[in-house]
Amino acid sequence: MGNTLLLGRSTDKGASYQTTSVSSVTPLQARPTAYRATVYPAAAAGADGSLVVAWADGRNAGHGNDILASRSLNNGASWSAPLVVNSDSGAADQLMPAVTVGSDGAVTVAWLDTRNDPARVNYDVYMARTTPGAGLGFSFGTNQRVTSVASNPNNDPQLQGSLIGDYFAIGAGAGLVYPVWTDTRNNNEDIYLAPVSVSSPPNN
Ligand SMILES: [Ca+2]
Ligand SMILES: [Ca+2]
Repeated sequence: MGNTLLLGRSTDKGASYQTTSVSSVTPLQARPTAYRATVYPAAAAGADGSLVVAWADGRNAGHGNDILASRSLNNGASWSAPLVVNSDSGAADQLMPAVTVGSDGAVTVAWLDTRNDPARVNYDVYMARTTPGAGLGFSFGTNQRVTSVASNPNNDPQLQGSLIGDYFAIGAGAGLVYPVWTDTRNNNEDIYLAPVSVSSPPNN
């Protein structure tokens, strides 16, 4: 019973959309947390016309949920085989992907990650980037921890940990990327942003 991730692309300012199939998708594996989450795909387009989609996927047994990404360089006519963006070897959950493409074509993905908590509850934000101009053979570099303090999703007095904000976000600027996420270090939900220098490779 497969699920399929579709992307709609418009060339007439939204009057009509052409739909393309990006990948099969496997629903999330069971996790020890209660907040709302699903595969939540995120998409971005580069100035070079490249397209990228990132999503959470439960296909990798023994590894918890992972972040996958696929790219198209022909306006969505075909898509690369999905890559696992997170590089940890354990059973942590990676959820809530956000993706952006810099003006140099480098792709940055950020996500929620429980790798630092053996109980798979507290989360950090991690990110990874491709090199510019890598084409369809793109790969993601070292996973980089963005947060300095982990968040407990149950630090949510109003909603009892049921909602931590379904989506994280990210933007790219000159030499920087800007992950945005829900953070509970202050014992309630706050929106945090961390400018991260990406001077190597340059992203401007
Ligand atoms: Ca995982
Ligand atoms: Ca708050």
